[in-house]
Amino acid sequence: MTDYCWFEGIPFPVLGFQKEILKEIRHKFVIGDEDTIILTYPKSGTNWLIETVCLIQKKGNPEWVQSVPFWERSPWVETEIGYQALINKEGPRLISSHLPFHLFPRSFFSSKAKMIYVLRNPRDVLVSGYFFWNKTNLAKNTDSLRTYFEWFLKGKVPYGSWFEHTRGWLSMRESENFLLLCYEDFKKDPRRSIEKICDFLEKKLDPEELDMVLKYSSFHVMKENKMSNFSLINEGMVNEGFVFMRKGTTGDWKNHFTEEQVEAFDKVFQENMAGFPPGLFPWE
Ligand code: PPS
Repeated sequence: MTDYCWFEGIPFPVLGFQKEILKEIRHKFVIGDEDTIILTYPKSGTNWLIETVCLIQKKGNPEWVQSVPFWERSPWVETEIGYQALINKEGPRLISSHLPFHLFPRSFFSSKAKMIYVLRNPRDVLVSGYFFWNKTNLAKNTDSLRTYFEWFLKGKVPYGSWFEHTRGWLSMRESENFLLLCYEDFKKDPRRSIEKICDFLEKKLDPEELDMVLKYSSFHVMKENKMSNFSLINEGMVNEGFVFMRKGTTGDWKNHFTEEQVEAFDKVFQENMAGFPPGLFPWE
């Protein structure tokens, strides 16, 4: 059974990751003031945000998102391929990452680079991750949601504990160069979230351009875009039945958790997130 690439107590996927790179990026990778970073815990809406930001940068014109795969538009700094692509790329760059706060390139913290962080109900993150990782050769697999649930609560899933990840990055929430978005708000009122991103990135779009961003970043359009729906992913990485654009909804956890799991999850959430204002987590 595939295990993980462990680095500083955090489990990373086995394919495409190297401890030397994880070590190097933290101390040596230079983030430029003009770079924009998309940071998430996996399965929180990363690719949705990448698509949205790319479309905003092109004022709604879909040509770029329809001709270049998302991992080239916004490479993941912590992967072997992404790191190589980024060090050879001229700025301003769009950079994606799922790294926890303490492993992220230190240069960011003294830069003016802008970071957008997407938060999603961890119960839905858990369900999304269960269906995703289990169909890949990137991480330890299990056919049992019960087992995955236990792994998730213990942080024994790719990129470690959701709770630690979220606590780490939320410490940045008052910083000027940090925008906190929530998947649930994005779903409820995508136009409002797109406007927030435009303001943050200081991009002025007219209403027609905004309509185009809205249209081309919608779930149904992204599902058909082979540059964004993972259909170009290396076949060795995924197994039969793999679907990246799975449901794109909120509250799917209610279809999967048992009553016992609902209670166990609430307890761990309370223990770990009690110090934060509840308004930060606008999900049911
Ligand atoms: S990854 O692999 O960590 O980069 O995955 P990530 O992109 O963070 O999250 C995948 C989930 O986001 C959903 N998704 C969307 N939802 C709504 N609208 C749009 N446009 C959209 N694009 C992707 C995707 O379906 C995954 O969620 P689930 O719940 O599994 O459907």
